[in-house]
Amino acid sequence: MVSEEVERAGFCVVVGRTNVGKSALINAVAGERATIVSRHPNTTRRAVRVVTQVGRTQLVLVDTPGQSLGHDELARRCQRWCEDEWQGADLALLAVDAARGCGLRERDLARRLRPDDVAVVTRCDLVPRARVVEVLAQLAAIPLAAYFATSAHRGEGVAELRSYLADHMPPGPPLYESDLVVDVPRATWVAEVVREELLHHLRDELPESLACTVESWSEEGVEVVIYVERPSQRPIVIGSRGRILADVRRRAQRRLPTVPPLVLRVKVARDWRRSPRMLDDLGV
Ligand SMILES: Nc1nc2c(ncn2[C@@H]2O[C@H](COP(=O)(O)OP(=O)(O)OP(=O)(O)O)[C@@H](O)[C@H]2O)c(=O)[nH]1
Ligand SMILES: [Mg+2]
Repeated sequence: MVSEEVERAGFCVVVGRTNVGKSALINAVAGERATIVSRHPNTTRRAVRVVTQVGRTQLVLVDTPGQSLGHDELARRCQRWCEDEWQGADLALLAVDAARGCGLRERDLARRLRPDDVAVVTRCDLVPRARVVEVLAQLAAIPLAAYFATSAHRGEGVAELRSYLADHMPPGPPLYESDLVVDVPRATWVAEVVREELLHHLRDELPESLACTVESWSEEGVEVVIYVERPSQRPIVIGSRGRILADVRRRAQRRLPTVPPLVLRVKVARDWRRSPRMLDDLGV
């Protein structure tokens, strides 16, 4: 659709506890794999604006890092991404996991919601119907404009949410060029795809110790550095005979067909999560 036909445009910021399915929900609403998803907590570490066209509305879904208990510099910066995006948004969407329900963290966030904001129960396919009803009842105590129950995996409730959000964006011209999907620098997106592929292979604590960044970009190759925090973590990421790294490279390249050949390297950067300089370099 050409931009002149856009009659409404706005930002919907998605907030919530970590690991409740915020990024998966955004991808489902946008119909694109535009922001990274993993089973590990604290996957999203920056704001990711996903631009999607719904009829005559340009809807910009803003993914944010989840609320978690960390207190290091990384956690502080993640929190700031969320604050900044929330302030600039036209509407906020509180995502609440169907299994976990509305806990302290949700109630904390809910205090800042406005009456025209919305709440969404996520991952409903993982619980019995009665549980979804229970969580919706918990949420009804917060005065909001609408409540939804969704499953990003099965697509349930996604179309309804998508049209609701589009209908409630303010009138106005488009905010982005019509063909833009994700408003993050291209190199950041490449590093994110590599991190997402890597996260599929890893367990436990290691995911939180990982960071990826593009160190150089030319027609001959794109060098992506994977940082770990301790030397003992290096071999885990590389895998026996380099198998993990090779698989990650292959899968990431398949998703990035127009990007020159990827070259992955693993380096140790002790305590990068606490280092403002490293975090600046990583763009967090
Ligand atoms: N079964 C099921 N799993 C889901 C659904 N939505 C998300 N998930 C899974 O839940 C996990 C967390 O999803 P994310 O979208 O990364 O969660 P998030 O809230 O963005 O997490 P952070 O970015 O870490 O704060 C992943 O393993 C997803 O595949 C769903 O509708 N159904
Ligand atoms: Mg996320």
